[in-house]
Amino acid sequence: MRGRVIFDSRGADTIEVEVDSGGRTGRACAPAGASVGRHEAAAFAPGGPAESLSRLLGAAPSITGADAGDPAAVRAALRTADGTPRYEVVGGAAAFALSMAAAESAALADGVPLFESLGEGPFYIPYPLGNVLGGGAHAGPGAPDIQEVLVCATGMGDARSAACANASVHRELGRVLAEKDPGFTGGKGDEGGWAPSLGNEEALECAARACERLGFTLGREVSLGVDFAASTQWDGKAYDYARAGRSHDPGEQVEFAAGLISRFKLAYAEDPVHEDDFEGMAELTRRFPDVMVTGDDLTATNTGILGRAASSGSCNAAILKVNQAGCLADALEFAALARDSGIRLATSHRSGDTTDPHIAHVGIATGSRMLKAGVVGGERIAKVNELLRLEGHGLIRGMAGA
Ligand code: 2PG
Ligand code: MG
Repeated sequence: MRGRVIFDSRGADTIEVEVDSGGRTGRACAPAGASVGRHEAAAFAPGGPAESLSRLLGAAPSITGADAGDPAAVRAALRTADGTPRYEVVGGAAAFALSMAAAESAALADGVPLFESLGEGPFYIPYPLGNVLGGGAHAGPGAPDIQEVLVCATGMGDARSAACANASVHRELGRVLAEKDPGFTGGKGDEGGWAPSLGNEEALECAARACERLGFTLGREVSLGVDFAASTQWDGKAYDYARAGRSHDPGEQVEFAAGLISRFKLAYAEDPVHEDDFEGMAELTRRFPDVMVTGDDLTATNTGILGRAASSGSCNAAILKVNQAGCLADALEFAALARDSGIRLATSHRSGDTTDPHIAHVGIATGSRMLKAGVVGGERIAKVNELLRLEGHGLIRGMAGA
């Protein structure tokens, strides 16, 4: 194994690892979040990416020799160097890059696509879910408090039509925003969604208008979603919607989310309340059984927390981010529990990401309903394009069902 410090889409340092096995080289680099859950794996070692990398490479003698094609064996080898539950010694980025590069090298050596080596099938293409308008921790002051207005074309029958619909909504929304505000600069947030100076409801109204102008009926061909990332607003007592000039107590936050879900026929609502409010999540899950009420910071790709969320009915869907868990093996265990618990998955990018396409394979391998990967921008399109490349593959049966 080898590694280096390179850049992510924000120009911040991240780690890239290469693993050789069976004469082939796998390579992967780690993404990084801006709205990071408290229960996630540590991003890096305390000294940052360079220290993470040197600790990982320092542990090479106990890691090399492990079976690269067995994610659990790779994790066991890494665990000899880092036994902490949150990968605080080497950092989740190192765990991510090592385990993904190892899996890729083994898949290349076996001559099979990565998704096939990670899952048992049957395999389907997840629907691309992408950010068309950003706020919160992903955009500057003036943008909405809610982090992401998302679009997903679950009414389309193939990946290309679904990705095309997402791109057309993004483009049309740009026109709607420019008409509404002649001073709109065309600025974008971290994930390529527009970052206008608008309130939360106005942002959703503009997104809905863009869909309607394209002839889409919300909830039919195309649906909107929201990542509230509500932990970003939560100060321990109340939700501070500073940009909207108001604050919500926990009950008001549930009603705020419920109001947006109903009014905009949202198909997807991520982290509508803060990461420790299992009750608020359970209430929304009960009230909106047909909406993907999704845990991200809530479940943190952590199997133990997902077990708790499943038994309290706190979500019917969960985000899967490999670097939130640490190793690929951790993420695959999370996916297995989600499947056994009837919780749908959305495999996801991070707001700081790279042109690596691997999560497209993870989404297929884990039977994810959606792949949350953004709509525009090189590091986002890299994942969407990988879905399009894989779409015709003989092992893939079509689009992921509800
Ligand atoms: C999220 C993600 C990705 P970040 O909250 O879902 O959209 O953002 O990577 O900043 O945690
Ligand atoms: Mg989120």
